[in-house]
Amino acid sequence: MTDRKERQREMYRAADPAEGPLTTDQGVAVDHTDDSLTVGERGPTLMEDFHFREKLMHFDHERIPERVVHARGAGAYGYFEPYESCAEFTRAAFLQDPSVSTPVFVRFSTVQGPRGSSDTVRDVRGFATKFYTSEGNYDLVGNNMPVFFIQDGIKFPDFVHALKPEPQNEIPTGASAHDTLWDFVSLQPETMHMMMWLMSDRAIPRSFRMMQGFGVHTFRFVDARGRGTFVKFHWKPKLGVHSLVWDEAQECQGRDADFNRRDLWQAIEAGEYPEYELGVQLVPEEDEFTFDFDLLDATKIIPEEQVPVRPIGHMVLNRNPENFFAETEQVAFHTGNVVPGIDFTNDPLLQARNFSYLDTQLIRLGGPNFAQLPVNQPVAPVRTNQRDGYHQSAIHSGTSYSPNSLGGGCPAIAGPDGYAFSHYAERVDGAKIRKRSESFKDFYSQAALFWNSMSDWERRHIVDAFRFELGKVGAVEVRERTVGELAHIDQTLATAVAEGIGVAPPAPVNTEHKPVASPALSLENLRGDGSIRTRQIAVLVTDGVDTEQLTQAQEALSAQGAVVEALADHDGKVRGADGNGYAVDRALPTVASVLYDAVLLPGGPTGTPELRSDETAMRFVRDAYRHGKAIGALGSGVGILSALEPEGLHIASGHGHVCADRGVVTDATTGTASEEFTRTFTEAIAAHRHWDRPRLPTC
Ligand code: HDD
Repeated sequence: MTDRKERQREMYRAADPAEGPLTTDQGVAVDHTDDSLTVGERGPTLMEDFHFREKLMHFDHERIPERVVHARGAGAYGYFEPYESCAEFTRAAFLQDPSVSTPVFVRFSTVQGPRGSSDTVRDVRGFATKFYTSEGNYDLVGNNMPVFFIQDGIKFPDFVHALKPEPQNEIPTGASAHDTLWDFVSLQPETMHMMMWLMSDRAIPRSFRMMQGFGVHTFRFVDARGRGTFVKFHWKPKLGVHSLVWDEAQECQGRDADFNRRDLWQAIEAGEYPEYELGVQLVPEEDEFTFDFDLLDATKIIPEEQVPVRPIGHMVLNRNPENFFAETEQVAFHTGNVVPGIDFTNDPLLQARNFSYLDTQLIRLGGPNFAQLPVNQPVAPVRTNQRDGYHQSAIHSGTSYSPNSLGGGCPAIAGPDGYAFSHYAERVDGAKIRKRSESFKDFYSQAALFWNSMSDWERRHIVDAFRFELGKVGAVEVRERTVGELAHIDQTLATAVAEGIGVAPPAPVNTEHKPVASPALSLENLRGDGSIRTRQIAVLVTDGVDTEQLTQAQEALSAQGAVVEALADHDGKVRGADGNGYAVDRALPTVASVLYDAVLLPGGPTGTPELRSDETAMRFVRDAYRHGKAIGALGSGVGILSALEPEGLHIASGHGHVCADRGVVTDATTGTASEEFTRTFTEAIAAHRHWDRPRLPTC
């Protein structure tokens, strides 16, 4: 791993602790760090104990303020490569040559919760990428949803104050289901489009590796001649876009608060590198006004059917950070970090961000020298006249002003060779006013477009999410006002939500939305490459299991890149029907169905394995079924499913050996993991979830 960023990081690695004794910060060797220096065995501690004082002083100052939003995150290094030269529309050096690989650092995050909150909350996910290009750092600071809550950044403090836990008691942590957020939303109709995304399954991604990313704003590409092209950025995960179910996401918060963070870490450690394709939607400058929305309005998408997404490159994340604090916590993203060939537009949200990100690092990272931190340092050479300040770690020599003669005029400004950043020469004139453009005032059409584009199950989940969130809101007038807003999007939606939260259905609104849909918005159409790579499959085993059948199934699934784990009621080994021990990967009480994508129930020659009397195992299977996960059962393992039939679980019956119904794949007769069984079970796992099952009662 020797890209330029990696070589640079090498210079900052702390001395190898294995190569010498413990020392003080001053490098003095320490032979005793367990007892402070005292007068006698029971006397007072001495001030002169410099090791004790230094150790505690440092500990007392270990924390820095967490990010005001996006406090909880996980990061990884990797690289980006363009597919071909993009010179036709941008002169950005990192987008010119497919043989040039650019190092990147990506940080994924949730927005509302603090650093220690759970991963699987209903929230937007941040998707911020720092490209260490040969022309300086370029930051694409995006989210996993293509629109934003507000149109003008001056509303950001209001929005965040409403979203964050309530000020009197700091409740709720990592959740949007509370009065102040919905109060704000119900009074600020521009939020409605984004609220539809937030109530959809996009807000509970299965994995950071299985979610899209969006630059959100319309940016500007600029070519070598200075010609501009509007551009929207899209990241598309190779594994497809997949989500959790809300019930599952909530349980997961307790079972594994680090669910998404762990998933990213483990995939990279296992060499299953997350990969995303970068695509762009390009709009020529002269077409700026050809849309029925404003390109500068960050609450709008450009439907992909109107302007297709053109793939221009791909990113692979292949290295975990070595130190969470030094890298993931101290990374400082900034929308203002652009390189020649990429520029801004007058989107008022983006303009505000261009101030806020630089400003926030001063308090968070304690001074103006944060660009010198290893994770933030460009690989391009840095020559500035900026000097001094907290945490200055460079030793500058010579003059620090321009123009100068005493320093030989250095650093000289860039010459006319085209390498310097030059701002896009957009002509602007007008009066100074505080007024939202009329072109920003359609708040509902695209919210309706989103709703129209959803499949039936996605709609069900959206209605359930609104009911859950508003059901937690105490103020009845806020509930009523919100359904009143939903009526501007769709009357059926508004009525269904109203019915669930005990308020009267709102009066019909004459919406006049075009009855159009954008298939690209539905998760149905974003399933990825259909593989089951990295999917976590639980195999429930017990004494008497058919080890030959089990090994066969495990090998077939592992060969496709799935992670197969044998779970039993105890750790260690179970005794197979052949008398041999079979290794257990985890004890059932330490895990739960919500941590897996699918479950396999092998059989045993002596009858149904005794899992039916194990309530933990039965709950495991019941939850997998309720959450729409693929379930496979072989031989007498099918009996475990039969035991759940009285509760409503449905097993297909048929003439062949392998039967499949809505992701439940069984072969009761052959008892081997045949090719047909493996293929059918694999397809069921690759489909991710099976939504049209009968609902089991919740236990
Ligand atoms: Fe922001 C962090 C994404 C609007 C102000 N934002 C932050 C992060 C992401 C985003 C991914 C975390 C970066 C990291 O991992 O360190 N933010 C967005 C997107 C937006 C957006 C996609 C709309 C399109 N943000 C936005 C506005 C403002 C901010 C309108 C202020 C006017 N955002 C911030 C911030 C943060 C931040 C307060 C907190 C920590 C940080 O910047 O470094 O400045």
